[in-house]
Amino acid sequence: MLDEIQMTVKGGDGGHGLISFRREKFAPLGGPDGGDGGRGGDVIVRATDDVYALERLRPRRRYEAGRGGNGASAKKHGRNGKDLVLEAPEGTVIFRLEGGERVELADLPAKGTTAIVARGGKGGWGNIHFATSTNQAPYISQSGAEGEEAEIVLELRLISDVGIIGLPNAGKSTLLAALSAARPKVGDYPFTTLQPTLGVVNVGWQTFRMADLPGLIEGAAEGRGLGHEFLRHAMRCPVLLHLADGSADDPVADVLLIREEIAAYDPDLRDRVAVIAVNKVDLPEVVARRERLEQAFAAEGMSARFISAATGEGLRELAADLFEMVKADRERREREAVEQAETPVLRPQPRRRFEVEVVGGEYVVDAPGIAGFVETMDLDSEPHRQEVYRRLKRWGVAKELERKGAVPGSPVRIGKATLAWLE
Ligand SMILES: Nc1nc2c(ncn2[C@@H]2O[C@H](COP(=O)(O)OP(=O)(O)OP(=O)(O)O)[C@@H](O)[C@H]2O)c(=O)[nH]1
Ligand SMILES: [Mg+2]
Repeated sequence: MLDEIQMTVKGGDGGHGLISFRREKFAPLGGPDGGDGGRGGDVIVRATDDVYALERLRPRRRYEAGRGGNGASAKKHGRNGKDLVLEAPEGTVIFRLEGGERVELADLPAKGTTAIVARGGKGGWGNIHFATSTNQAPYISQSGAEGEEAEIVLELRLISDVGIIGLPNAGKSTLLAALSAARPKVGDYPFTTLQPTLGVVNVGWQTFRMADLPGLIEGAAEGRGLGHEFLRHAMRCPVLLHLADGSADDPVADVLLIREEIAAYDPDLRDRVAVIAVNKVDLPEVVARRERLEQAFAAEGMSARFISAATGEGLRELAADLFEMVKADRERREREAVEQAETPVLRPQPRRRFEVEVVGGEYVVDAPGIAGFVETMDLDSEPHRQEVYRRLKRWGVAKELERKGAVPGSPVRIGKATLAWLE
């Protein structure tokens, strides 16, 4: 089962603004009417209750949202690019890779929650925006801004509502098969299950998901057996069902051992909601020691129920009780989800704030808001250049450049754009 996937996401590029002039029969020199480009679509990750959703995404692929349409004449706005919605199982955590480091961006605690992982670029302005009292026929428009691109990792934190844990041969797979339509492999030898299997358990008309996890042995926290693999999965189930083999030498010791192993791996797991069930109560030897076992569990401060995955004894009650715990946990997560209904991933950029630094004779203007504008202007075109200078003056950048010693012709770098300071 896939529980992590890396991919590239890119917001759609914004559409270009248009240079166009109104053309009417009796007004040969009509005003500017070039419309704006549409904005590029966002890449959004949305949580679903389908735990296998990651399997449908392709690792290392580049997922790109729709491009914005170009502006048209008669002030027509280009259409906005289509958002691209990727589905991931609820309980997915999203990371962004920045220089090899994973930076957590958002998590999707419950079905329906979304996060924007790459924003589309803004559409460029058409020439209608560049008319001024002194320039009523502007040959200026903006190209669309590039969509944001990022390398992200989706990691599944929650694989199931309930995870069945226990030593090999406890009957975990048999139990899952008895409660759901899943058909995990059952075998009379340890480590039959190597991968978690998921099943859906019906309780009345409601359901919860249950995972049959690989068997755990002593030393798992140090990586023995399927060690970490197993524990990583256990961590991702809000409710744990400890299953012990009633016919084993010491079922109480078995449960204690598992508790210690999971707590050694992650102390949080010690307090995870857990139910203890002793399996194979259909066997006469288990029936014979039932009372003694009950007392032994009680002496450890635990309460165990007795079930038979083989005959179905006690399974309905077990499913009903597990469901109550799952429901309580779901309600808690939904409450939390409401508090963060949509997690915008990119903080709004502070506009018009800037710093000027002189680096190797070049004047570097550090100003994300301003760079975004300059990068969309065609600097080989004189009217565009003039417009950029005009705005840099208005925003106070010109003054700062001059204060730092820029003279006509000095190279100025703003974002990805370079220009020579005003002659
Ligand atoms: N008598 C009896 N035998 C059972 C019961 N449940 C499981 N078994 C048997 O116990 C053995 C192990 O069962 P599995 O369900 O494969 O056990 P598991 O816990 O999934 O084992 P691993 O995947 O190896 O960790 C099989 O031979 C089952 O038929 C039960 O309730 N009663
Ligand atoms: Mg198994």
